[in-house]
Amino acid sequence: MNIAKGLIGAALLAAAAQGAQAATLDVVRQRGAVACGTTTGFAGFSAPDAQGKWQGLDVDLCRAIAAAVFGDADKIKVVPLNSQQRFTALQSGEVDVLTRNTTVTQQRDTALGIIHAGINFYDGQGFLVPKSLGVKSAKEINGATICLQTGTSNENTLADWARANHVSYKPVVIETFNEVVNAFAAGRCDVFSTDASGLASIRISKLQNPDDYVVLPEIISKEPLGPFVRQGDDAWLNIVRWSLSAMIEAEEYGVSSANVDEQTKSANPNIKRILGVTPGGGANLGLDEKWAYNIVKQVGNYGESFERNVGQGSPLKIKRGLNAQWTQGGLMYALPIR
Ligand SMILES: N[C@@H](CCC(=O)N[C@@H](CS)C(=O)NCC(=O)O)C(=O)O
Repeated sequence: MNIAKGLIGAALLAAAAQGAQAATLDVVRQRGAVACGTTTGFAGFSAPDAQGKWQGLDVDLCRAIAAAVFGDADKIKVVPLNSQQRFTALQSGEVDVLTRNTTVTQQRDTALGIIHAGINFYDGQGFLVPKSLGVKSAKEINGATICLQTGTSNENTLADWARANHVSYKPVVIETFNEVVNAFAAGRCDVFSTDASGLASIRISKLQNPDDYVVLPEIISKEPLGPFVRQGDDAWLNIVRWSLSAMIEAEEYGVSSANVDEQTKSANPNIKRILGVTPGGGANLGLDEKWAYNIVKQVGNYGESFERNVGQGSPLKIKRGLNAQWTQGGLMYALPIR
């Protein structure tokens, strides 16, 4: 170990001994990688590909943070977590950030010592059923058994909706993703309920004959999904928040991985600030001025990531919908980099 590293290590230990939390950015730099909590394998959002490399919209967000911090999107450490494990892993410092289909709720933002750093996918809870059930609408699922995963917001949301709509059901709640999906595939429950993105992913990637299943038209909740960090480290919160925002803003200004070098010559002052041609934004975050340039160059803008992982370039074929830019009738509205 060289002296500088030793000194940093000693400083971190001292901070820990005093009960103070070490700055996450220092911990990340010391480790040489951003530790991201993902799902255990959820195609399109966070799942290993055939080569074992983690891919997905949420993995891209992790890679974007690494590109911003290190100038190298590959400097990530993926920590797969099921729904139940995720918050403890963040609280304990096992991960630096949750980049994993986590709904932002008032309770999670206040009572768990964690806080959201943006929204990277606007979703809503829905229902997946086998076509053989002959059900066309959620109103017809009275008396059904419904599979859900432990530790999700889906349990309470479903209970609220069922009560309000005078629907009775029997919950089958299972802790691990594969087991709950297998239970559904084996017919141990009639219905699977989770975020619509999850249902699209399960239908395409986990069920033998996707065409035998249908997602019902009703969406029963708002599920704004986004990254979470620990409370009390605003500098790190800013790095995560602005890494995501940079991806969204790059799309708004038409800056992509394909044209980013060309765009460094742009006369548009907004683009000049995003790409660090006009300096300041990087220094404000304690990062290199090329932080956002590196994100776009190595990971792409939000639209590229969306289409590649969950949109038209992927098996999921999810439409932009609420996740379109605000200029296109969607809710993606980047905070300005200036
Ligand atoms: N957005 C909801 C649900 C997210 C969630 O955890 N969904 C499950 C069911 S699709 C999941 O992603 N499981 C993957 C895993 O545990 O690895 C929440 O934040 O509670």
